[in-house]
Amino acid sequence: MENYPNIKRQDKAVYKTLIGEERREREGLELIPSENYVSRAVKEANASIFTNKYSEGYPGRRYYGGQTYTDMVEDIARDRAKKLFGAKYVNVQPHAGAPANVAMYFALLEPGDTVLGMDLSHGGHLTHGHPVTYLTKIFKFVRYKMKNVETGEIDYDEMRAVAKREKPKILLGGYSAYPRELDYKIMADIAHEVGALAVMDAAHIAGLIAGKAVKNPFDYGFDVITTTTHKTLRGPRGGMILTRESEEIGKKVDKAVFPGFQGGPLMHNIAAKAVCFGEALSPKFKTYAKQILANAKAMEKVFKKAGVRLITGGTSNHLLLADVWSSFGIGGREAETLLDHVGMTLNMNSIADDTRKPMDPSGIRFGTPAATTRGFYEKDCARIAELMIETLKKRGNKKALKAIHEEVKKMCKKHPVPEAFV
Ligand code: DSN
Repeated sequence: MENYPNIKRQDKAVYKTLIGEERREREGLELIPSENYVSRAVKEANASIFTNKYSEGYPGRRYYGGQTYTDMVEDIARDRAKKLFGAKYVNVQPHAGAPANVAMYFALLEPGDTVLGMDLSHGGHLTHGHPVTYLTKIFKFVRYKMKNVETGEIDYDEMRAVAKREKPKILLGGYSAYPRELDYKIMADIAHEVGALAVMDAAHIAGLIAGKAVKNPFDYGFDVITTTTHKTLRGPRGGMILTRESEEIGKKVDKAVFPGFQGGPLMHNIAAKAVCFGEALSPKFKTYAKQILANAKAMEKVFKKAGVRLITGGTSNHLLLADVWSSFGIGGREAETLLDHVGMTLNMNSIADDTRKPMDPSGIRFGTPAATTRGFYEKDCARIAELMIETLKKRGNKKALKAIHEEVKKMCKKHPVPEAFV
């Protein structure tokens, strides 16, 4: 099938970029743990007619006419999301993960209020209070950390002590580079003891929660979950805010998203979210989510056997963080480039208490959501891990690197990116 026939006819320059990206995604091995391949159905919805429509407001109470079908599709998305996560209220309009977090803060905090979140170098996200964000001009962010970087154990005693001292309004869980599960029960208890809300930024693991491969924070008393829809959840780029049961919080979230923070929702994107949630409700998605974990474990085994230092000692989810500086004597940037040259895409990443700079940190972060969509199983992922280690060890050996690249290309040919997988 000819892709993009109209763009090809009308706009050669843009067409070239689309074809190039298609080839890159097809021929290379995608190991960035926050990326995935969406189904053709999700892509169709995301490129659909709804892009034409303005729909400020919510189903049944919009500021423009002509909302018969936008109301229907947003309701489908909301109903499916609630079912997936066990939430009473949901807002599917945030354009991405960062806007979802900002709207969540605006909904639940007053200027000057305090948020207790994961230390950023221990896996937290920019929107959890990095000094470069404007959020830090409005709210105060204080930190908890891992007690033991080699096991990933969080220091819950310190968390409780800081919570009692700082009296946060939000106790924030969630991370973009932490490969372990949190103790949601302890966290929810600490939050509620000090009068805070327990909020989980589940952007990375939303698909694992939806697929019941990991625990759902709502089952342990968390009040709110924010997430993206495009990582393990395998939907279009976008965000969402879920509220477990408080109508008051649900209403505050809706007000904060619109009119508080955003304008018109991206209805084509919401249609694609609806399709994604439909896929995630299928039994096949549970199998997929479990396989992501099994594949990450298979990679962990190879790295551990080779004596590579993994932050937290391994993984309990979809991602791994390796200290390439101490294990191979190279920085994360060089490792990222080397692996890119042999067809494996991942990202350099700071490790806990990193002594190197963010633009050339000590670590690399990688994971299995996209490879699992592609049909890789444990054996394939173990081989990927071996090839990664060989690449880093034999970095001066052009012949060896060429052979590795050939093998990666062969693996990608054997497991083509599926057109539709549900
Ligand atoms: N950029 C995302 C990630 O890669 O984890 C987080 O926002």
